[in-house]
Amino acid sequence: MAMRNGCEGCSDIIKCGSSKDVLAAKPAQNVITAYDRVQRRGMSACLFGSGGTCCRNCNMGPCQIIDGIEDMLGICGVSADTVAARNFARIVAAGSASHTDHAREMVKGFIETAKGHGPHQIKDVEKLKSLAAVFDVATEDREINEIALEVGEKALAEFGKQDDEPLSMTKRATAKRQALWKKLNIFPRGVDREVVEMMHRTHMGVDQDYENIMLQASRCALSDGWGSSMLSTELTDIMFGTPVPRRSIVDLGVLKPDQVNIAVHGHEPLLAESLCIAAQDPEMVELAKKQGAKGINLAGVCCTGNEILMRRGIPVAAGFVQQEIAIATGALEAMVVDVQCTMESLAQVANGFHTDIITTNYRAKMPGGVHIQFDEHEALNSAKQILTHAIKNFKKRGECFIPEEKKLDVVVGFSHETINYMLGGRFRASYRPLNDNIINGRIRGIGVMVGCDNFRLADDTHELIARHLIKNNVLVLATGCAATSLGRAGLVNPEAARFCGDSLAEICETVGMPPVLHMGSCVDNSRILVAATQIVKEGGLGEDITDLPAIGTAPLWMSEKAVAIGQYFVASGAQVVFQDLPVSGAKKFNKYLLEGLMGPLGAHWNVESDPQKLAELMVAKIDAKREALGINKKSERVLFDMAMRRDLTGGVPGAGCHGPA
Ligand code: NFS
Repeated sequence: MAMRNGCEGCSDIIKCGSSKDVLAAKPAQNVITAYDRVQRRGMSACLFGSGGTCCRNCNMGPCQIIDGIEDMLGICGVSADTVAARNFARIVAAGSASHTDHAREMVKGFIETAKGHGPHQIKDVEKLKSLAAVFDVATEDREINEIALEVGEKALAEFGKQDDEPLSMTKRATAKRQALWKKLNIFPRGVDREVVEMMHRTHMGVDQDYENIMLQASRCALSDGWGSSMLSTELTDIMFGTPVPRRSIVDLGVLKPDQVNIAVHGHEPLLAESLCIAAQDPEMVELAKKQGAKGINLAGVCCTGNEILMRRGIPVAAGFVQQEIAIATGALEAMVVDVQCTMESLAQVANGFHTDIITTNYRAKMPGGVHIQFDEHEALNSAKQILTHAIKNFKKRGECFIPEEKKLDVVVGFSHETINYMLGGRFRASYRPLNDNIINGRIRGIGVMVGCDNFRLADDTHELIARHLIKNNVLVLATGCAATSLGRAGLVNPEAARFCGDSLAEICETVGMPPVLHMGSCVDNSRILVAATQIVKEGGLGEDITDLPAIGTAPLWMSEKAVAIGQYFVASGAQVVFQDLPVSGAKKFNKYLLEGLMGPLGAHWNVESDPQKLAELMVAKIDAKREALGINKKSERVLFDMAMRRDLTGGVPGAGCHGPA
């Protein structure tokens, strides 16, 4: 199929077959997408913006700073390093704030659920009790909802803690990491406080020492990772169920020609879960049938998609870069959005179709969108109102094109508990077999692929990196739109074991797991902090996350949230490599992020723009950690005998992927 005229130049960055097919089809001929804007704008980034040296923090400027040129300091004398550090720290603060505001909504929804209001229940009682222990909430002889209410109230208090008491969940970190945070005075305190302090310290005339600014950036990011994001993941799991492995499908082919297609886009799963419940209501299904549809098909976009994919197996239609293209199929009756990562162009694209963009949150409205406020106190009624609006659009559907053959099977649902159970076996959940396989080299290390996709590099970048990793026996953990992209590439699937090196292939085949484990949405990166800490505590791989043969990447990062995640990984001791960072215009600060942070934190940022080199760097960094641990022997191909299979599956070969009994 030929690419339509408007996007001929995009063929370098659109590799994905479903995107190409939709853009080439008739319904999309008048659609303008971000790909077109990339071509038209030429993507010539502003030198000062991309280098991080444009200062807009007061009204003497804006000042464009050129490093090393005395006349090009800011009016106040500010250096390129201070400006780049302040800008970088503000990115971390904005990213943390986004996770925090999301988490607060989840905590409030959790409290409502604990009070017995709304359609949700406490689904994972075991996880509730383990979180209760973290918050010193008594569980004996108490009703589940009573425990949940106290946990919820203590969780809510984490946001506004005003004293220097650390966030409760930081006690899960390794002893060594906690001691380091204490020594550096960066133990995260109240989550809101850390963001506010970051914004204050980067105001004109406050903190002018980039090393000191980065201490607070670390503290702020830690309050996200070990505070907001972790709270959100934990409470969401308790309410909606901790994910277990399940099959589903991804890509634009999940849309259905004969059903009402409703895309659920955004981040906070309270809305998405309510829509899932409402979509099963016979009254709603009947309404859809009255309009001539065979049923209601919900399809996820971005991280809301990942949330309902992980817990319910609802298909994911698109990641970030495909959100406009999902509308350009002409097959969506509505795209329901809440907060974050929804492009303003959605309503512009929808304008040419019968599709409505339904905004649902007072914090996020959009010109051209239809606003139906989601009321968490009346969750089911709100959800039905939204669905009713969408269903009534079905009759208005015009010409559409769904690339029906473009849908890939995925096996998802790898929470930290599942990995623990799956590799530890049915009778002794533990990370021991995983640690042993890392120590004996069958698993060379762990590559964490997270974050967004964007329009700078080709949309097969994640695939290219992941293929290199798994071929080199590196197990990949993935979240966010990176995980969606890898799903589209067919790698989130046990059959992808054939692309792995011999020893990883054998483990995947024995356990029945994909070489890329989908761990959820971006807030679920907190699962990776917990898993990494558990691996350390299991023994044999050092005393802290910094010792592990593991490295994280968000190669196509787009959102400020990705930088906050990167910084909390680094401040937790994990190595991180991004495709670029907006600090290159400040020599000393750039060097500090790429090397200097190693001193205080034992980890630092890396930057590599070429995807192949980035993948090679990840393997090299993993090998360096193996060397330091004294385990960098070449792994031999070992054929698994029955005893080894039993070790991995708790006595049931091939049973690993069926989830806890
Ligand atoms: Ni993460 Fe998820 Fe996607 Fe990036 Fe946006 S949806 S929270 S920020 S673009 S991965």
